[in-house]
Amino acid sequence: MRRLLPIFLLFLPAWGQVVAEPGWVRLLPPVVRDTAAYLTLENRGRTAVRLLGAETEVAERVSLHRDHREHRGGHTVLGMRPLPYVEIPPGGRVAFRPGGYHLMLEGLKRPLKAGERVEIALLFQGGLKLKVTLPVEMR
Ligand SMILES: [Cu+2]
Repeated sequence: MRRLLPIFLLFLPAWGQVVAEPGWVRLLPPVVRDTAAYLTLENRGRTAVRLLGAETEVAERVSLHRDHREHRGGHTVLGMRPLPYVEIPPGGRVAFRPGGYHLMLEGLKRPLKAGERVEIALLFQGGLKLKVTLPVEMR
């Protein structure tokens, strides 16, 4: 058993490599079934990590999105694009904030309330799972 342990440890995800800073979930009118969550992720490790997705009990699914604006015929068109992953470089940080990356909570199972705290499990490549709890706020 003792001999097996070091080998087993090699396959364990690097817990603590990714640190989440406080974020928030946008409060929207109850009729809106999708909303966005924001936070900042810091990679304290020496290797890049990829956020692949997330899950939460309050929504059918969570997608990674990035806001983008396009100039078309004199108009600015705002939209968002799904991303297969978001990479956080070693020693780097990625901010999820309005106008940039966000976690799209799609298909809310019930209306969220101001001040409520939503638990979201962030899923990284390699099986690392990081649970964060974000307050619902109107901003
Ligand atoms: Cu979105």
